Amino acid sequence: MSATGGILPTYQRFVNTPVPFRRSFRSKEKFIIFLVFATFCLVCFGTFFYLPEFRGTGGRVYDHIKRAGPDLLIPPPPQLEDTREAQKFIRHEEDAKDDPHIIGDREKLRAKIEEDSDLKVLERPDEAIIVPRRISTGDAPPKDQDNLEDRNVNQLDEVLGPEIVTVPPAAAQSYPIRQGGEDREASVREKRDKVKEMMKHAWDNYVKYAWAKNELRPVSKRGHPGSIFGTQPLGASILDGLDTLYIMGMFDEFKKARDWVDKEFDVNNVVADVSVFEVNIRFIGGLLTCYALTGDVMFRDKAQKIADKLLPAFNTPTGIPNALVNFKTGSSKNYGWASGSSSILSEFGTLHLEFSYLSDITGKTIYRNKVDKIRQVLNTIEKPNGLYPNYLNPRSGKWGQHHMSMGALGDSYYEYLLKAWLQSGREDNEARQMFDEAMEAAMKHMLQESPGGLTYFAELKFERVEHKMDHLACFSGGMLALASRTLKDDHSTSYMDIAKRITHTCHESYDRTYTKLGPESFRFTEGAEARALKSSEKYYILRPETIESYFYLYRLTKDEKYRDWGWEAVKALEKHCRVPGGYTGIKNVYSEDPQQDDVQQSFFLAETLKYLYLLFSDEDYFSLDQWVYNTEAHPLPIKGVNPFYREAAA
Ligand code: DMJ
Repeated sequence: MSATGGILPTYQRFVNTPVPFRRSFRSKEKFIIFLVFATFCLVCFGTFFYLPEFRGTGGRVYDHIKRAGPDLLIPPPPQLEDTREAQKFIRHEEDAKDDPHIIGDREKLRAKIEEDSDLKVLERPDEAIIVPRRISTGDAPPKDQDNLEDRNVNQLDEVLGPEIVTVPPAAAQSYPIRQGGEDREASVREKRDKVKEMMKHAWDNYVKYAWAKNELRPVSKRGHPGSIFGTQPLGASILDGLDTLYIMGMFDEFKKARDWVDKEFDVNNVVADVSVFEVNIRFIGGLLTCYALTGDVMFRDKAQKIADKLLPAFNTPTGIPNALVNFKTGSSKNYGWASGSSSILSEFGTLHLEFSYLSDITGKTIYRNKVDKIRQVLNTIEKPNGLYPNYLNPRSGKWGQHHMSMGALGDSYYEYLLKAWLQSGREDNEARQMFDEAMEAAMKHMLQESPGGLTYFAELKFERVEHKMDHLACFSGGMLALASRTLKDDHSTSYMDIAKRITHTCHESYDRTYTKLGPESFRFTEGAEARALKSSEKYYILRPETIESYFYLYRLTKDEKYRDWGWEAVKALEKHCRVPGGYTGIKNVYSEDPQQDDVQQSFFLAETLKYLYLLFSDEDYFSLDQWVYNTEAHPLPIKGVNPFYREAAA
């Protein structure tokens, strides 16, 4: 039978048939050519705008469009008189187009995951009263809006020393105000004053140039949307910075911020998709601390309203929440790039402190029930080698890729196991047990020592060890020191030993740079130790974790070197990050004249400056015996110990 005879598929029928040359096409052929051409154009257009490779490098048009929404109506930046500043600004504007960290932490993580997994993704005096330092038991403190004078100090069974709480004049008449915390040494007091001045500089500029926006762009002096908070200006720096203002005694500023939250912040106006994790640790965490400190029910009620908006994210088959929730519609989803739309360990595992406390102060069990469910899933699921992978599918209840990290995507889950036990007044033994088991596995499989004698937590990609540690993982020094000093058992000695060694390594990562600020990630190879190798790892975005560990290690060991290291960081921040309009991150910690990223992160106000201030405060100021700091450094009272717990009457 001939090839043109009709049995072969249609396309083959013409293979051997000579087609006579024609000068023009038939209209049907023209239509097909047009369709092919149109499809080709569509694919090129889609590729240019949506493929991640174009975002990181050549996607200038994409970046302009991506930032155009919130920035479109913002006036052009002011004329810069200082030539050096002007040069830096111009350079910044050019580099911003290609800069990965202007797009925010979560998107940076996304970029990191793509790279790591080789996956390409489509998609704060009048009258002083004494508050006990430490009480072993206590009646429930007076309820909302109570005055601390009402408190029965005879409840004490052990008083370690007075902490002065004063009622301020006009600005916030009903608020108890914490004061004191000054060190005996004048030089230390001066350092603390310096940190307070830094906070004032950061805050005043935020107020001046970016009030009610999420964050400040300190170089171009305007608001920064901060994509992790969705597309709307939600005043993230106000919510995150409030308790730092209080703790530093900046009461006028505190009052202004408090009134903004009261009058302007309304969850019903939020229409965007927001990160459940970020909103919880920064917004709810900050508001809960302010409620504990002041007893002002406005803070409690706002926190509750926000939490209610997060609840739909928990409506998954397993109760493991999705990462993003839309406040208006209640729809929720995960990031497409997270191992097959999985939920992220450090995100769904970092809700316990806030949700438990919210249940206790509102008397509503729903919030605790949600995080208890997460706990139950994580306690019962089989863990590879006792380790927790970074991803868990909320639908199947199965782990995603077996990537484990003490840094990005894992970090604060481990922190919250320890702190949930502490927050409960050491009643939540399940949490402590899970913490100890997790640390045992991490110390066995992830803890490494470099040839040069530096201890670090490596990352795991299935069976492969990647000899790299994130700046984020530097919190673990403080965490292990806290674990060591809160329970005397077989682990205590090794925990403290590792805590010191990890904190030393993190300090080395700072000390081995020109700027004396630490890179985003650092590696351990034959040629280099505690140094970033890739340009995408060399930036510093005002992160707190290393300073956080200095704070814990100083409080728990009293070794002066941690204060010295903290002061080094202050000097470096002042030299390389302070600009007339606030504090900026830098793009290369190894450069003599680093470019600026023009973002003053909200966690710089909430964490970095707060930990520095507390590092140079007396150890009883916001004592670790009475307060447990959430992962965004918002101190929450310890149940049964701290009279500021304010548990609702049963
Ligand atoms: C903060 O938002 C929190 O500490 C979080 O747990 C991870 N890191 C950032 C600051 O680096």
